[in-house]
Amino acid sequence: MDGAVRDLPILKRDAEGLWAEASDAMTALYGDGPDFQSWLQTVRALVDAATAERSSTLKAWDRDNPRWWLAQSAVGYSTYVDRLAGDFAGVSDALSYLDALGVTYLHLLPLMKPRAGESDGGYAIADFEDVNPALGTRAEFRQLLDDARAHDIKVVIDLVCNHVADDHHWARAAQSGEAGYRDFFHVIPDRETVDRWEAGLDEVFPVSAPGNFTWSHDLEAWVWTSFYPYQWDLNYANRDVFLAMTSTLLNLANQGVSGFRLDSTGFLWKQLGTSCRNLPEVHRILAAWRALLSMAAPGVVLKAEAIDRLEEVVPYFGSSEHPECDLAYANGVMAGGWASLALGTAGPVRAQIAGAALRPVNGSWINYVRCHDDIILGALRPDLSRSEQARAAEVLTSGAPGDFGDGEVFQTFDGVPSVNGMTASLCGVQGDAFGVARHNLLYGVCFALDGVPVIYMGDEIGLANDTVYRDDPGRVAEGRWLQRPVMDWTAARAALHGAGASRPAAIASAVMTYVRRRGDHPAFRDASPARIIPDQPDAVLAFARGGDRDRLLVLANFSAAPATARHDRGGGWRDILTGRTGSGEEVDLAPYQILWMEASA
Ligand code: OTU
Repeated sequence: MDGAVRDLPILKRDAEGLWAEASDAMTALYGDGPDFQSWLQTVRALVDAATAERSSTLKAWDRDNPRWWLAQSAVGYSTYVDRLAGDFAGVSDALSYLDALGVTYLHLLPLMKPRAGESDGGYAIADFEDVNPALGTRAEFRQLLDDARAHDIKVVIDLVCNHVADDHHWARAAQSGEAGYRDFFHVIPDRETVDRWEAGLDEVFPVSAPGNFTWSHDLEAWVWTSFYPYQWDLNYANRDVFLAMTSTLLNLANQGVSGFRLDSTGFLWKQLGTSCRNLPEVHRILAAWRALLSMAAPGVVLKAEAIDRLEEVVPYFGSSEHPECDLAYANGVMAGGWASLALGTAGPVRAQIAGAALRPVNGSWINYVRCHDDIILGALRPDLSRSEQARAAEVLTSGAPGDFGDGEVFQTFDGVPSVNGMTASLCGVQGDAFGVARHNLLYGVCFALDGVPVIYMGDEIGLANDTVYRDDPGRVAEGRWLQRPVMDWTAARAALHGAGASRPAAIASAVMTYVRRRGDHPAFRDASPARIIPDQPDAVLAFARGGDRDRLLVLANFSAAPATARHDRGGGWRDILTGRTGSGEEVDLAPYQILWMEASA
C-alpha cells in the first residue's frame, strides 16, 4: 500500500469519529423525521451489537487485512456458484484451482434465497437471512467462507440492496396489508402520478420489462419496479428500510464475508422531476454504510455497482474525508476497450482511462473485460457518437464478413444495442486468426491498469458462448444467459498446466503471465493511476505505470494492421511478458499486440 493510501483519514478515525460521520449522513437523510435522536440510538445499538458479536477470528482478520484489495497481488474472479461448481461444496473444492490461477478474491454472484420461479439470475431475493437451497445449506456456505479464509481468498458477495423479490416477507406483509410494510416500497395508487414519475425515467429492460411500475392487485396500486416486475424497489426515504438493510449488511459481514458488491447502487433514491439515478441521497446512504461498517467490520470492502458514464461513477468513491465505496466497476474502460477493439481505434479506451485517473485517492477501480451482464456502449457518450457505438455493437454481433464478434444483441437503448457474449466469442476466436490475440489484448490492458483486475469465470480458458439457454423455455427470453456458461473443468485443469487443447492453453498461459508479472513487477507496487502517453498512432493505446525508477510502459495495438508505437525507452527496453528486447524510440506492434515494456539498462 503506498503512503498516500496509508494516510487516509478514514483509517485513523476511531469509533466516535466514524459514528459522527455516519450520523451526519443519516441526519441529512432522516433528520426531519419524528423522534430522530431516539431512532439514531437504535442504529447505534445495532452497530454496537454487531461490533460486540463479531468473532475474535474476524476481528483478528480485520486487523491483519486493512484495505486488502490494494495488495499488489490482488486478483479477482467473478462467478455464479452453480455455473462454476454446482454448489457451495463444489466451490470449496475449486479453491485450489483458483489459488493456482493466482486469484485472491472471489466474487460470488447472488447466492441468497431467491424468489421461486424466475429470479433475474438470483437478483430477486426472497430472504437475506437464508441461502439459495439449490446451492447448499447455510452451514455449507459458512464452511466455504472458512475454507476460503484458509486459502487466503477473500469472498465478496452480492448484496442486492435496491429491491427485493415480490415474495420476500416485506413484500408479502405489504400485500397482506400489515401495518408499516406498504411504506417499504414505492406504492402509487393513481396512473397520473405514475406517468409524472415515468416522464423523467429511463428503462432498464425496455424490451422484456418496459416501464418502471407494476400493478399490484393486492395493493391496488402501482409498485416501483425498475427491473423485472417481480423486483420491488425498496423505499429508502423510509428510515425503517435503511435500518433493515443496515442490519442485513452487518449480519452478513459477521458471517465472514470480506465484502459486498452493492447491486444497482444508482437507483436507491427517487425524487420526482429527476431521472432517479445517482441522486445525492444515494451517496449519503453509502457514506453512512461505509462508516457503520468501519465501526463493526473494518476489513470488509464495499463495491459500487454503478454502470453509468464515468462522471456519474467517480462520485461513488466519495472522498478521502467522506469515503463511500472503496471499489467501483470501471465500466467505461471496459466498454471503451470493446469499442476500441471493434472500431480498430484506441480513442474510446484511451479517453476512458484518462478519465478514470480522476478518481480520489481513497477509491480504486475494478477492472474487468466481461461480466454476467451485457456491455452497454452508451456509457461512452458523448465522446463516442451514437453511430460509432452502433457500429461497434454491429462488429461484435452481426456475423457479417469482417465483423469479427460472435455476440448477440441484448436490447436497444437510445438506438444503440447492448451486447451479450463471452470474451472469447466476442473476440471471434472461432472466426479469424486474431481471436486469441484480441482476447489477450483486452486482458493485458485490464491487468496493467491501476485497481483490481477481475477475471470473469471461464475467460481464463477462453470459454465460448453458452447457447443452451435458447432451447430452455425458462431462460430463452433472457439473453444474458449467453455469458453464463457452465465451467469446463477438463479444459480448465489441463490448461492451467499448459496441456490440453491449444486455444484454452494459450489463453490461460497469457492470463497467468499477467497475474504473475503484475504480482512481481515493482511498477505495480505503486497504486497511482495509469498515465496516458500521447502522440501515438490512432490504433495505439500507450500508458505508463509506476514511479520514475520502475516505470513500465504498456503499448497496445487495437487494430488488425501493424502499427508503430512511440516511446522514450530508446536506450533499450524489454517486454516483461515475452522477454523480447529492443532499442530505438519506435517499436513495431503486430495486429492486436500488447507489450509491457521496462527499461533494460
Ligand atoms: C445489476 O445490473 C445486475 O448486475 C443485473 O444482473 C441485475 O439484473 C440488475 O442489477 C438487477 O438486480 O442495475 O446499475 O443489463 O447492467 O441492470 C446497473 C443491465 C444495473 C445491467 C443493469 C445492472
